[in-house]
Amino acid sequence: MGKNIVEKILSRHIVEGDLLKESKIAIKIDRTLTQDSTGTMAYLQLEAMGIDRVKTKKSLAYIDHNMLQQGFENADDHKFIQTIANKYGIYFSRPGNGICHQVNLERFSVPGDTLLGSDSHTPTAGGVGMLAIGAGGLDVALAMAGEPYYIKVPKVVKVELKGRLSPMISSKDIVLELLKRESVKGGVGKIYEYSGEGVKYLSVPQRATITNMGAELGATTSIFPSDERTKEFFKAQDRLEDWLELKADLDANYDSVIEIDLEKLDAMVAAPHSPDNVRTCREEGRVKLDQVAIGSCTNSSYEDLMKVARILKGKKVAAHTSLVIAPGSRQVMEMLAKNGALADIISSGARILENSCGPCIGMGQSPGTDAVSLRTFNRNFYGRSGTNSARVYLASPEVAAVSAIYGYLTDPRDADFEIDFENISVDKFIIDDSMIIAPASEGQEVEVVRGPNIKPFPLNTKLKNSIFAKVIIKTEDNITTDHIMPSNAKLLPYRSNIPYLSEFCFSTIDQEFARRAKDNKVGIIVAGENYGQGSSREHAALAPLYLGIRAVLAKSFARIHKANLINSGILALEFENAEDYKRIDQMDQLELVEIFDGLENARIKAINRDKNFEFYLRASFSREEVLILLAGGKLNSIKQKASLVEELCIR
Ligand code: MIC
Ligand code: SF4
Repeated sequence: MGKNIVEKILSRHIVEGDLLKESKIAIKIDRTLTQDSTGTMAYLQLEAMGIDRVKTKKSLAYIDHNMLQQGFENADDHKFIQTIANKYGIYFSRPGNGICHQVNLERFSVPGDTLLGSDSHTPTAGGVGMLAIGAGGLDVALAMAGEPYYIKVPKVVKVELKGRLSPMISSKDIVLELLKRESVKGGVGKIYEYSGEGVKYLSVPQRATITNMGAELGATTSIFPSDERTKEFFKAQDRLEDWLELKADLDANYDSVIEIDLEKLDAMVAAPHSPDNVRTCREEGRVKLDQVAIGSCTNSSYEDLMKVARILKGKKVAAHTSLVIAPGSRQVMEMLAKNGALADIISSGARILENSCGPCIGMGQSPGTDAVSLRTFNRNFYGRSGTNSARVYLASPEVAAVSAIYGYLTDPRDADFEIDFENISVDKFIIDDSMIIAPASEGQEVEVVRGPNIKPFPLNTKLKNSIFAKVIIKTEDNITTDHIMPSNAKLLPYRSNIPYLSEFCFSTIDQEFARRAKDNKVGIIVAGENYGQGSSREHAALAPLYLGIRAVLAKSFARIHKANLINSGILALEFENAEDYKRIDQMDQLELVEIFDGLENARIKAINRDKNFEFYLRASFSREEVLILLAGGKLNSIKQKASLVEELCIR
């Protein structure tokens, strides 16, 4: 029987287990990427493993998130990452070179290879046919150390793209349509594989916008075939030697099929505060905009910004609207500067930001009180912009640029001026990799520079057979890692300082969480569906761990966060009967009993001591995960191999 693309790549990389649905397999990771806000922790963990050099084909350390440098902290972290990368054989992408996913797509993506990145939008590289997965920093550190990556064999969903996009409708609208249909938890345990005649009309950057936002569906990853369009992209990037053709066999099988008729798509918008709260721009109506922000790893390619420049050329941004633009990479910025498009953008009144994540992660440009911001980004979670009362919408660059001119949300097809996108594509990008620094050669002595902001990370203790603790917080469905461990300009500089960061755990929704947790010493979190969606930040597990959280009981979990909890030795358990969730209140005293037997039987008994009832929790873990939990986390479980762990950790 024929194979789909996912099966082809997985079967070439499988090192343990069988490619059977739902079973756990280990795959070989060819390449890794880290970015600075998850990277400091990942490199501390790599150091704790006591290896000499990374074992991957190529590993990259990017600096793109923490770019404001309001104090010494960010600069120190950059130096730490640069020196540790140098020591372990990792290529270093200097601050200013661009957003990890954009630079990776341009310069380092390879069809058919596997990539593990400590960022949830690593699947962006699926746009060229790479099997690219986001994970917590520890899993990426392990991959750098040559360990395989464990995943449950995902369901493969074929997304059949029919026809061709109408003018002014973009690939962002395709993925917003999918989010509307599937929701932010619709992709959990799945990989979306794109096919159909519509694929050939989409350029690589357009495809990458779609695979990037597959993260918002909760998917393990998303992937496109590698075809003639991909080849053109590699040729223009002067990397033809990295290209290979990759397509599904004609008789390939899929777990399910979704059809999207591109001709019928409208210009879409995701309304506050969730990427799946999708409507058409016309349905949403005339929303007045205080801010428009263009950029992020979703929509900051050369092609995206050329379209923006063409729309803005000869126009002015509305007087009540602030337009900010962050190109995705130095390559993009340089191309725009050389061909004059940057001048068109500047002359419209747009504010130019550096090539980084910037406002997407609340690093500057936070909107004013109650302000409305329209962004080409991928996430509009509550509070993520840095302003809790702000209302953030997500849309395509076309919608954003036209709307910035009017100052109101506008379907670009309703613009009363001509828009010309002729001759935007290029057959040669400017190639200059001088901001990628190659590591020192093997054996060379390298000193790792560690600033005072870099603190040891918390390590759990061995699992006990029972947990007796209060429910420190009870949350709703779809709680994001931005709720659990917020990130903004004030907090991001402390990603290597868990004791400080933990003071702000859950602070956007509950200012008292950290104090309550500390007062109680041990605690439990009770949550609804899709707990921990969004970012791959391990800090959303490490900060609760530091505050004494030993178990999270949820209706369901997001994939990366569940793995991060297990890696930290925190029990991630699911309600067997979702109704039990309703019967528990914050500060109820719970007891998890006979945990060791429960882990063996995949079912743990709990007792609510305040309300006097018993309930059961699903303990759905692989054998490997059970061992990790028993040891008190993944680093403990590999401690025998890593003599340094003791010194680097606080208990
Ligand atoms: C995000 O988009 O939420 C981030 C910031 O890039 C995160 C990583 C982080 O929290 O540092 C992600 O997507 O994994
Ligand atoms: Fe950066 Fe935003 Fe992309 Fe995350 S989603 S990597 S913060 S640009």
